[in-house]
Amino acid sequence: MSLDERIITQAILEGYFEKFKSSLDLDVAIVGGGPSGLTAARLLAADGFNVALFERKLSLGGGMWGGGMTFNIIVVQEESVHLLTDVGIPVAHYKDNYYTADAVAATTTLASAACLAGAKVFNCMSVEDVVLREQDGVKRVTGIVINSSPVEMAGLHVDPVVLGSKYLIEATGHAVEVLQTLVRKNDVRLNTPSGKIEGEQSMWAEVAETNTVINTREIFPGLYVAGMAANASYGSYRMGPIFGGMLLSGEKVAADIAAKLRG
Ligand code: 48F
Repeated sequence: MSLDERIITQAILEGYFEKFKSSLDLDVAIVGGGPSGLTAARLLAADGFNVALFERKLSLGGGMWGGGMTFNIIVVQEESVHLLTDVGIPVAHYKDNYYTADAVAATTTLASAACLAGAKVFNCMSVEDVVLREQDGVKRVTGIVINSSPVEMAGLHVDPVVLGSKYLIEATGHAVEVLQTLVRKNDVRLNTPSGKIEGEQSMWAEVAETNTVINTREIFPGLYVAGMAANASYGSYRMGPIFGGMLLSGEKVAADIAAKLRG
């Protein structure tokens, strides 16, 4: 079999830039490829929306690979089991409301399901800022500012590029990076009690899990928070290695945004 290295390069360039170009005007941009972001990406893409997910690291999955303290089993509660079994992840009943799944099977399958549903995934890509526009006197997020992660990691002075999105989901986990940048750079008020990021509190799994879903909402026009970023934004607790709230948060943000997009 003859192989031409230039054709291999051409195939990569054409495939990648086709994917990139079709992401210039997104319905939904998702920052962060943890369990909440991946679940939202799958459901929105399956609904037919133009969705892209941006993940800083090479691998998707965020904090789910390692279960608890690298013991790679995850625990979920009954209400969220369907978000694993719907995509074929084997789940075992432990006792009462507690179910377990293999963390690696869960992570890889959630990632695969999002891609196969049609979500465009850009790994090794960091979201470093948002685009703000004033519409009828109200400031709104209308896009994202992205850069290659190796550029960011090397601290190179290279300007980013911009993509448009009707809605942005911040699913960056504990650090709430996108919102941190938004409030640092702009005189804006968030939809939180203080108008700022409330910050995360210590461990209280039961309350945190419930609040993860309650706190999943539009925190600023055009910008939703999901997963641990929702709790960090609204001042709730951390929950440690139980993942049902993350999955349910992804499901809720997808349903809320789908309803808005459908008008
Ligand atoms: O932290 P992460 O898994 O988010 P999550 O969906 O789930 C949280 C749980 O894993 C766990 C927990 C449950 O007890 O609390 O922590 O809320 O994944 C967040 C992903 O976002 C990426 C980061 O690399 C990680 O994979 N990320 C963070 N900031 C950026 C980013 C950024 N600016 N641009 C792109 N990706």
